[in-house]
Amino acid sequence: KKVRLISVPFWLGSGRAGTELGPESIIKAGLVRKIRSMDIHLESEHEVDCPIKPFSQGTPSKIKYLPEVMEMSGLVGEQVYRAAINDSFPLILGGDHSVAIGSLAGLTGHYNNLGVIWFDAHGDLNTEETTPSGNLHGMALAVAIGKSNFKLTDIPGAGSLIKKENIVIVGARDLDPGERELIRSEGITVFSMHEIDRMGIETVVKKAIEIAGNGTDGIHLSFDMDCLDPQEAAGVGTPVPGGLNYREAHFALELLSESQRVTSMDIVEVNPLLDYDRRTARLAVELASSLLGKRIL
Ligand code: DIR
Ligand code: MN
Ligand code: MN
Ligand code: MN
Repeated sequence: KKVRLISVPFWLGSGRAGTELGPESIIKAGLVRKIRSMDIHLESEHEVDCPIKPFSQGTPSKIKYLPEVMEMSGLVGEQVYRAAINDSFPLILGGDHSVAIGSLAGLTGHYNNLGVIWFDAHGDLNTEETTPSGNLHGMALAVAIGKSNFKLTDIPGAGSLIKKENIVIVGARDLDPGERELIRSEGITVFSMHEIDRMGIETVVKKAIEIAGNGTDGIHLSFDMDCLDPQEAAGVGTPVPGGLNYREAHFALELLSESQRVTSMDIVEVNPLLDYDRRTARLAVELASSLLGKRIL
């Protein structure tokens, strides 16, 4: 197995600085060491040269930093595409969750039909009409399925939109009214914390793999660290109580690894400015290792 690390020091999709330091923090927490200690060939580490500061002021708009997010997405897409055509596993380190727009742009350039499992406390399904914040990280999934005016296919190199039938959100517990409406009208599968409590994480993940894997060439795992409970992962921009615990998260990633359907992974929203003891970054390293095949025995 070959892995390419793609670092994306970007925060402009979240409206709050800090996540641009995420990749460095996750690497400092031992990601490279960990991957090298496993039976994996770490091909390369690439840092995407994305906008760190806002472009000079244009007319202020409701949606924040759209040109910057588009620029970042094109650059990330190129790197992810290169990894995918080389049969390497792209491991994308964010950055805020708008980074996933770049991942999906690159992946859809290679795969005709990609499923997506989106671990998140949030839905990331706002549109220009429904966003309460104007932050693009809260719109990334709507962009991916083409429900916002800004669409995945606006990024150079992107293939097609992601089919809503092959998208699954896991761990949600903070949805905006417009997101709830979109989930209902589009029939998007959401396993919220309620379903996880009811069915258990094993059943939820197995169903998610079935849905995202149904008729697709593979599954992209987009992992927002805020899906975890703030007791486990306090170092995120928008913590929400009542999330996945340590063991649920580990088990979920082991199950995803066993499925052998996952083609790529984002780890996003680690904010080192709020991660005082680097515990969130260390947890990110462990979870990535589980996904890449680390087992207890
Ligand atoms: C909120 C927050 N739903 C928004 N979204 C976050 O701004 O659209 N997603 N934090 O991860
Ligand atoms: Mn291939
Ligand atoms: Mn998110
Ligand atoms: Mn989130």
